[in-house]
Amino acid sequence: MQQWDSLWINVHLATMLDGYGEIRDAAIAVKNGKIAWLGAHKDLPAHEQTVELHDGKGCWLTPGLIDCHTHIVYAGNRSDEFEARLNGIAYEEIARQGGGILATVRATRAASDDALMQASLPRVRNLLAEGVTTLEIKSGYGLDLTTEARILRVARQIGRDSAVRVKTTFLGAHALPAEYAGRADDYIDLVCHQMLPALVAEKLVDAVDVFCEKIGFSPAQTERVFQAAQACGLPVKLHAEQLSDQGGAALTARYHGLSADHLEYLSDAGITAMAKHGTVAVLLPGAYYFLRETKLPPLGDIRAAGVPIAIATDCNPGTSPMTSLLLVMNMACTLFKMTPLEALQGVTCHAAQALGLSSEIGTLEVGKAADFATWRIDRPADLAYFIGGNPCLTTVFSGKSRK
Ligand code: DI6
Ligand code: FE
Repeated sequence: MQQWDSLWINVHLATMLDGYGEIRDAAIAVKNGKIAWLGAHKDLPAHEQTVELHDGKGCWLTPGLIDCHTHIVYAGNRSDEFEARLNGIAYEEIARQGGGILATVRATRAASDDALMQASLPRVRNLLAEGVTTLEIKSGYGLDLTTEARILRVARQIGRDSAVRVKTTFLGAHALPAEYAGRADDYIDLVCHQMLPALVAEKLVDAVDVFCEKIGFSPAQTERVFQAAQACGLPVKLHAEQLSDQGGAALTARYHGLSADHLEYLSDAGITAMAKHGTVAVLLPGAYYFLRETKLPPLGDIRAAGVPIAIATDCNPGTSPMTSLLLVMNMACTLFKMTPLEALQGVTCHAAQALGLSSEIGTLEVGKAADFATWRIDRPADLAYFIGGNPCLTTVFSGKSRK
């Protein structure tokens, strides 16, 4: 007979295996931070003992939510640009005038490590309050080695200090810094041959990303960064087809990339390549909504090709200043016409796949991390249905209940 660390009874499970994978009137046990048993309460093994017993009183229990695309570590605020755009200046034009990403780069370079942490923690806490147990955090507001390293160190520290799993992504190729104006290829040299090796040596990088766009980097420059990532044994992902079709998704798939993200302008060739190589489509309805974009990602074609779809906040000060993954689920349904099941898959099993973590998290299965959240809802679709209000009751990260 083994002794469990904790046992949750009187819960309804959404295992996210084969759809919602509902198990009603269920129980789930935890041992050493992993799921040790789950199933119908009536099948609970007799004589098992547990240190902690939790009565869910009929609540729902899902895998912990996963926000697989954030730029959450940055300083400053861009509400001034929000106001400018509402007065008719386009996002791309603001970027060309040295605003946009470079405005946040200036603020982030000027901020101390502590100021960066203090600016980021409230955003992280908002996500954690809604049952998030895994967070991807990109760099990309430093654009020099010192600041890119500081951002990634703060991201690692957030993972150590807060009850959340953090995966970091190096996005040095996010924008061209002012000191490299007109010299994009030289900057890509710096990214590939100076920044990336130094950050890898400090074990700060779990994946590599690029902003492949007319106002970002070309497919050729993107491929050079991908080759540098491959040389370091790191997986890649890409900000792809957000404002135009650059062929970025197909390029990412050719490098067996974990995900291609945004995808409003994704082509059939990109979809075919992603389906062939198992690259996840990460849709970001917050940026679509905030930029008042009108071109929808080709959801029907992505779905028909069997490409897994994840969704995320894209939390960033310029195009998606949001810290609610539940609101993203509602937007994914309301704006992109995803189903509530697809939205929940998008922040659980498919989001785990977009981070290369499918063996550890994203579904409720014996042996996976005991990362889960309990909810005051009537059915799983409620999570995408409600706008505002937070039905999250408790969050468990690696078996420990978050206070
Ligand atoms: N695409 C985006 O929407 C964000 N980055 C990117 O590559 C915008 C980042 C910003 O405007 O600060
Ligand atoms: Fe982004």
